[in-house]
Amino acid sequence: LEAIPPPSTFDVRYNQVGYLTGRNKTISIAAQSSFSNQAYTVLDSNDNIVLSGTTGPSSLWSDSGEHIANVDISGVDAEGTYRFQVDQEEISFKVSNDGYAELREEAFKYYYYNRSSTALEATHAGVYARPAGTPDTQVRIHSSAVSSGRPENFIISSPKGWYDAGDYNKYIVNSGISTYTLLAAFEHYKTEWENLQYNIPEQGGDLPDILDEVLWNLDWMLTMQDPFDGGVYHKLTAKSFSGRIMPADYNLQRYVVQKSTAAALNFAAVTAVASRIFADYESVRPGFSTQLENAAKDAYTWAKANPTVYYSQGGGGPVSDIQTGEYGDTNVTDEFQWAAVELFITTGENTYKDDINVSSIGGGTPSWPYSDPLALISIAHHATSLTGSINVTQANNTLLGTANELRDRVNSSAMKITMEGNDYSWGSNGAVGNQLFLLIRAYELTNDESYLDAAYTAMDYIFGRNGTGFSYVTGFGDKQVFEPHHRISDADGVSAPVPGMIVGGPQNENNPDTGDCSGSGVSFPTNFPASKYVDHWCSYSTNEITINWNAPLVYAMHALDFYQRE
Ligand code: 9MR
Repeated sequence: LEAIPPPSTFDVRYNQVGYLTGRNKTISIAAQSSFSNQAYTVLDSNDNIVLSGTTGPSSLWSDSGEHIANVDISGVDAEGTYRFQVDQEEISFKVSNDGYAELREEAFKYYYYNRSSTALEATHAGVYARPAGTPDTQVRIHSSAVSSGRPENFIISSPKGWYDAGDYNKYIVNSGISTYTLLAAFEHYKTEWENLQYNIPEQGGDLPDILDEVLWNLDWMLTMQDPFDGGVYHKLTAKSFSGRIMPADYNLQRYVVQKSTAAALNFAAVTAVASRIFADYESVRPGFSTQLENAAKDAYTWAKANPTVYYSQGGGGPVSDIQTGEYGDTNVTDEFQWAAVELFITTGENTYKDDINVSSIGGGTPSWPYSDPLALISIAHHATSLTGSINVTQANNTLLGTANELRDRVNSSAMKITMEGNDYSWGSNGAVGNQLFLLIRAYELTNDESYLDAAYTAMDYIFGRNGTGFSYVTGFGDKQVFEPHHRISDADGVSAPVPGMIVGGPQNENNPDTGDCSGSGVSFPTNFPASKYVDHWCSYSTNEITINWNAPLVYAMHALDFYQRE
């Protein structure tokens, strides 16, 4: 009998999808106690030593409680597969010119896999083919949402759209940032996207595939505007979450519920952006760009007349019989700025310009309740046409202030990542994607390569160089997440989850829901913010998937690939 080796002192955290030639490359060694002078070796596939050395002293990473030493393997730059050894540990990693082609495709196809109201055919979906569900052609007006022309229980048709997440509901607020991010990807890298094709039903044709996918959700969003007053329903939902079933087995009555200021403004911003983008594809849908512009204006007008209608399911209010995702937001000054900025960019009309107050637009990382940075991103991209009308310099400085902080973190934190402290809230992996988004935009604004260097280093976090050692995108990595909180993956009878989905990730936000696994006999391995995560169905607070977390992944991985090929 061989002796059982003692538990290893070290855990190697590395980018499991692969490192890129010509870029900085980092492997992190983690241990529970501090260490120094630890020898490591890198071997190529012929067992030749291509790099060896000893670490410096480790640093405490307070977000995980671990001690970390980083090894710079940038010199290992020839394409190939290598082994990294430290003490008794060995991992294998790849270096390639473009190791992300498949990941990019699957991250984008996430949206197709999560379409409502359609069957997925095997030609596009392979083993994830499924019959149609949630047609949403018989949706009721909830008592909270009536208007002069639409009484309670009036039936409307509101098909298409993407499921928000692991659940089957469709929420306007979260559709806002998600759809914007995909549209921004197209607006910022138009030529590249025009040349990309994906295996979706609309592949090829007059519209770039990314716009076909976005259209699937825009068509739904447009149905969420009440034609009688211009207001926008907060969400399309059943009263409660469904069981762990496939879309085709879903039979709960669906409603559109209360119009909210946040929904109207998210809708206005996204339809304004879409209007200027679809203006270039008039032949595909004549009149569509104008339709979008009018929809945006009507929603904005409604929001100005109803500036404080907040959506809340608590307190015995008009939607207290609804239990699904709330997406409540009681500060909409950021959404007002964002919508005004997008409407001004698209229309050039002074009414919108007069509502923009650049000094009130804050920095930081965008998220579903915080859209100021989205306004900054759009201003930066349209700087030339906006200069002279609004204070573009100030807006750009705000954006760069955040990017500088993120770059500093990558360069000087124990783990060489962008994540820190409060970033570990619900959907922390979405925050990583949005941080990459900002670094990439800062590079475009300044041509300063150090932002891009920081982004390439920080992206490792998503693929394993993090507090748990998991690669957080389904289908990718040596230690992949496998049990996401995603009804389709759970119920489809295929053991592997739908690929290309980034899970929410570790978090210690003070949210009452974070005891989500307590009844399942599953517990979090630690309470540290960077490692409080469990790869189990029960953990909707750390292991769900959503449209707003995948969107910055799609954005960042495509942008980083374009620069790699440049
Ligand atoms: O992403 C949302 C997170 O910021 C909130 O803290 C959390 C609780 O309100 O809700 C998250 O959004 C969920 C939504 O409400 C319903 N669909 C799944 C979403 C991701 O967990």
